[in-house]
Amino acid sequence: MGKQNKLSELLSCLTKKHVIVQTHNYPDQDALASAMGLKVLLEAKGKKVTIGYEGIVDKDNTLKMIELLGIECYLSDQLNLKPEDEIIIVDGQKGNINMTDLTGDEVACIDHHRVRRGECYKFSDIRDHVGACASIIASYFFENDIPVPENVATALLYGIKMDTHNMTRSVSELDLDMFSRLFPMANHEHMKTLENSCLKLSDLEAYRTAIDTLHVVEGVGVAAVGEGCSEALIASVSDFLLTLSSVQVTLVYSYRAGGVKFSVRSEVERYDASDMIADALSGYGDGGGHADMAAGFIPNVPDEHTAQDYAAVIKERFIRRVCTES
Ligand SMILES: [Mn+2]
Repeated sequence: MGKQNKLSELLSCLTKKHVIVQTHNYPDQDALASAMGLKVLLEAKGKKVTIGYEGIVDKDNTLKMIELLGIECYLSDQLNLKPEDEIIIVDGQKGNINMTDLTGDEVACIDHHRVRRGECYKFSDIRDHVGACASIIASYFFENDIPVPENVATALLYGIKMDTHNMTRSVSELDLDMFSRLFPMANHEHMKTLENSCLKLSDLEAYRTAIDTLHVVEGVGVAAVGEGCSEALIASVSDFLLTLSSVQVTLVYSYRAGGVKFSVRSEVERYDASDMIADALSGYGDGGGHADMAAGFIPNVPDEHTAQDYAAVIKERFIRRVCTES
């Protein structure tokens, strides 16, 4: 191979036969595809791998993906973790609001979000210009001539498709290259099934609330989706509102898990979604992500009414920023 081999580097920092791969909480398709791919890679090198996560998977197409492609993954409290267990984090980083600090040693991280300062790992491969973590994992297969099983190829392809929003969001050369190499290996019947099971009937309630509450000012679309919506559903509504031609930036929120959860999308370069939500939440909570998709959270909010008050402040900060910058 000659050039640097990330998989060998990763393997050389693992000291135990068994390793845990942790995705971000409420894992999405990219996170699960990355974890599944990494499991197969490490097992090809003699390791034993368990995939763990926190939160729930409640999006229909993600559940379908787990079932159709046979992704074996467990809630972290089923894993009986010990402090000496070695953990590899995928599709997120230590210290993120959506990455629970599990018992065990986070020795490695493979991700495509902006590098979080102050965290160190024995091995890290963090490339924030790449659209999907699954593309990084896919490249390990090809760099090491490890065959990609059909279900893994399908998962990685689906992860890339979803995280890049069908190759329209943050697509890098690596994403395109991996997409075209995985495409002939994937199961397209499964891809079609996944494509056609995006929403549960009950999800439409969140869409209805968003449509009812949508407020568009200067290209910023702000909407509530009602109480207790999952992260994935909030994100789907945010994607949906961005398809409106009069909306360039979205801010969608829900009162959930004792706090207010925000999802932000931006289709214009001068409005960086990650910076915008981080700035708007300063003094209240924490947020971040990518230039075109980001999320945030205000913790310790006692009730829905207070959540609305907080949301109003964040909305105001958002709109003010766009008005002053345009
Ligand atoms: Mn991702």
